[in-house]
Amino acid sequence: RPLEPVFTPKDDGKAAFDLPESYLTDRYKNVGTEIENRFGSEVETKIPLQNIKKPDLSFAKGLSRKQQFSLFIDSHKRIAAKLIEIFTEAPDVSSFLATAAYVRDRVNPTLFQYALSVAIQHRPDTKDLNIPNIIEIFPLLFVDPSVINQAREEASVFRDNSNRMHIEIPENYTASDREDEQKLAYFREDIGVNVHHWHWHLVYPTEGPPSVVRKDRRGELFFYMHHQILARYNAERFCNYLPKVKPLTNLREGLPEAYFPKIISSLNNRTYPGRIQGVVLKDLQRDENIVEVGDLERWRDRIYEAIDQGYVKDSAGNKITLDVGKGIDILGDIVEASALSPNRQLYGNLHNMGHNIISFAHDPDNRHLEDFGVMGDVTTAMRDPIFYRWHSFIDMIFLRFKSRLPPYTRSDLAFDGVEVSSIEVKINKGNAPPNVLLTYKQKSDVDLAAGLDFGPNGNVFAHFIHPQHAPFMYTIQVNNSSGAPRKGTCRIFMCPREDDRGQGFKYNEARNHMIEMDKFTVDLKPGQNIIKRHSEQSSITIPYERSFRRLGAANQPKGDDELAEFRFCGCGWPQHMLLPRGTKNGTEYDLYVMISDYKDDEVMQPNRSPDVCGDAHSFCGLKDKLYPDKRTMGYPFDRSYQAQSLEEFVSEFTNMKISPLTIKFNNVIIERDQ
Ligand code: CUO
Repeated sequence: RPLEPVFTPKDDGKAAFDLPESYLTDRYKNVGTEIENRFGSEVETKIPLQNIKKPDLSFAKGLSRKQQFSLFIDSHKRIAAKLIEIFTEAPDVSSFLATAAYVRDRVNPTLFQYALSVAIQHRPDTKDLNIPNIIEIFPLLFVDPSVINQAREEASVFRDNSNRMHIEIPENYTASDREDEQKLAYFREDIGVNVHHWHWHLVYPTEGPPSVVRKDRRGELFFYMHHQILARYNAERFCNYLPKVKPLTNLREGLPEAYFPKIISSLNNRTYPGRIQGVVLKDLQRDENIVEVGDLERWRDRIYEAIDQGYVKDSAGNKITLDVGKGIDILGDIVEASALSPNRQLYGNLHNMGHNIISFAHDPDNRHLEDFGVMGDVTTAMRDPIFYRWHSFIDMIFLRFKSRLPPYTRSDLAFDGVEVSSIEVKINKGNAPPNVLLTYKQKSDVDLAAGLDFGPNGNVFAHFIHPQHAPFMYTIQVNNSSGAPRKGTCRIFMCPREDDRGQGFKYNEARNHMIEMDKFTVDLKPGQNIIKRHSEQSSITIPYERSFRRLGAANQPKGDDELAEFRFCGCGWPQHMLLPRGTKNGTEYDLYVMISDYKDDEVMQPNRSPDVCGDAHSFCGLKDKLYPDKRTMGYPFDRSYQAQSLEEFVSEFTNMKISPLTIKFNNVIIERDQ
């Protein structure tokens, strides 16, 4: 099904350029009324296409239309980079559109959709356009495929939108409760979580033209965003009485985690391969993918050596110091690895190739002609328990670097004259007790229509169940005794008080369990200040509507406000996953608030235009701008401090405070108000 807006050849059935015989829209043109209507003379919207010089697409031959496309496979990345270049180099919007229309049916569909989305986001003349929501284009990657058959049935029986029933997407369909890891399926398989991850990698591609790859602190954000996902996943595990994720440090040991994804690839109608328990990782010997497990180990060791020496060597043999500020950013690009890695030859392609080796563990030499499992694609990787083990290992590398840096000193953290005198958090109900937050389950809907090939007009809605929390408000009292107005950055984190076995954390462990909740600038007048901040304003999240925006013609943005909401804009942790779930009787957390001195946080933006979709800047940065916080990401917890406990750490500073916080989970399903 074409992306919106529908591309339609001109009235005579031909586009403004030569169509080959296999051109799909032309071929199907006279087959049936519905198809004829869609591609023929009765369509409502016709978009004339200008003549263009046909791009040479021979570079994309290595990836057929039916093959799975992966951002972790080098040859696919090169093809994608070239296509992005073709799209971004089109001189104006109309030639971009004509180029996209020409390319669409000639290359792999997922590749097309990825490259088009990247180009739309990065071209100055299209950056305000809406990017098609991936869940609606490829719903098969996100939901139980049995739902799709039902959706087709519903759509073909009821031509009229209004008679169609909502289809129920089952809550827990990938394993039974015999499998412990299934307790976390609601997190791993959450649609919003996976859409966020896909979007993040769309905003921060590893390859492509410099304007697309060279983003401020991209390597550091690769570390930080994934580090935060792990902290959140671990907090979620404790609520389910499961231990913290064990990093995948031994690549020669069988993997205890099995996973059978059930989802289907829409390109070839095959299920994503599963992984049985105990699989041992093997060298990859596939045409487009040749890498040894030993390569991963060598790259890891070289990176460790660089960290321990304090510098890396670029490809010309020059030393680049891994210093306190920029070191983590360089390491991020090396480990991921992006095109910005200073030495791919020496430090290799550790993280991406790990995804590859794991994702092909079931068929490393292609003897069974099986494609990759879910770990092979950023759209689906977070579904698999092994994702968290692999990324915990990657995170260990970064944390090893951070642990080599000097601990923070008092002056790095203090803000003299500023005292956080009290903090409280409360759900938005008059008589709610302070510092108790509530979670539950919610039933929402998603429109699958756009993802059904030759599907119906109108919508086909499916219900799905996801975690949710009662919205809440922080109230923070700050005393500014400096006698003058001050500006600060309010940083809110929370941390589980105990692990799955009821053991508390020493300060240096607690640091790594901190989950960022919010970060914003505050103006402090002299004397007492009361800061109120709503959970929905969080600097890591985007609202539900942004994660699941419906794209049907009737739902296109109207007016400037709606248009503004549509932009950039799918990158961001889903608001419904802001809190860990907690437990029925309540799980204990420490809520932490710090006000840091803005003069050490401020970033002078060369581009002063208003922020586009900046609400998830902690995880996604700002579009076309510098990352809006000068401190290293994770500050003040990214480096150590001489303290035994979080309490002791906080007690040394007036500009921070902690408070106990309880999260209670009510296991009921509440329908979303439409
Ligand atoms: Cu986001 Cu491994 O980086 O999936």
